[in-house]
Amino acid sequence: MALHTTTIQKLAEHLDAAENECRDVVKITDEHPDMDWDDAYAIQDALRAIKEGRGVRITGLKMGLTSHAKMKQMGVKDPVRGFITDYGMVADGGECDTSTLIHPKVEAEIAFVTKKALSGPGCHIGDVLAATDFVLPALEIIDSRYRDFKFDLKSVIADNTSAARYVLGGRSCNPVGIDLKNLGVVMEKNGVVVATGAGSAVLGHPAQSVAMLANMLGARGEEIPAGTLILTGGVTEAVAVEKGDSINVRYQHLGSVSLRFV
Ligand code: OOG
Ligand code: MG
Repeated sequence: MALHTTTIQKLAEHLDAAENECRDVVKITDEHPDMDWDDAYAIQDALRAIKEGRGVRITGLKMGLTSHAKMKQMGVKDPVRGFITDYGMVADGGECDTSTLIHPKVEAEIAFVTKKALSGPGCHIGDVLAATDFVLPALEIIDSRYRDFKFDLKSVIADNTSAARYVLGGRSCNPVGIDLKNLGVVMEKNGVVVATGAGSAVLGHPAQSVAMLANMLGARGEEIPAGTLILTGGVTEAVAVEKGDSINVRYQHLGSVSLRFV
């Protein structure tokens, strides 16, 4: 760790305030170029503790930057993990209030819900499928607190991987028997196809994203508990949205998820 605990706490408060006040800030590595990976996750942990202290419930975990489309779009090379919250939940077919967000973008994702704990190191796709209760389609609305969505990996980890809102919908399925790797995804914005992809875009197989999360947590002596909801990361690149836009994403085998921005 390169940063003092008081600096970590201050940076977490700074990012929490930016989110709550709906204003962008410069990426934190500009002022703290010496911060390391442990600092980045320590800031995310402090951010989580601040929110929980206010009564926010953590509803699940997320992986981000798991697809080449996303890594290329954001100019980074490694996946990251974060958490999702009760206040981030939006109903399928519902409305997302853009006045509470800075510059939202939408991602089509595949979500997993576990029925057994998963721990690393050594967690693999087989372990994940055996421990999965069901998969379901999801949309994630990301909203980096950083100006113009410009960040490096350490800054985005501290900012809880741009997590903002999410929608769960469609049809839940047992993953055994559906071909998650070849599962097609079509995203429409205002009735026009804006992005397409397949499950394999996510680290070759979406279950690999869950395995990677278990292995990342395992390195810290933590695990993914049974009953955890996990967003595995955008299949396609993220699509910018604004007030008035409608998003509908169709997933092969898993139905569709939609959302309107008001
Ligand atoms: C970071 C979060 C990326 C995903 O699914 O890849 C993410 C960002 O691009 O702002 O959630
Ligand atoms: Mg995402």
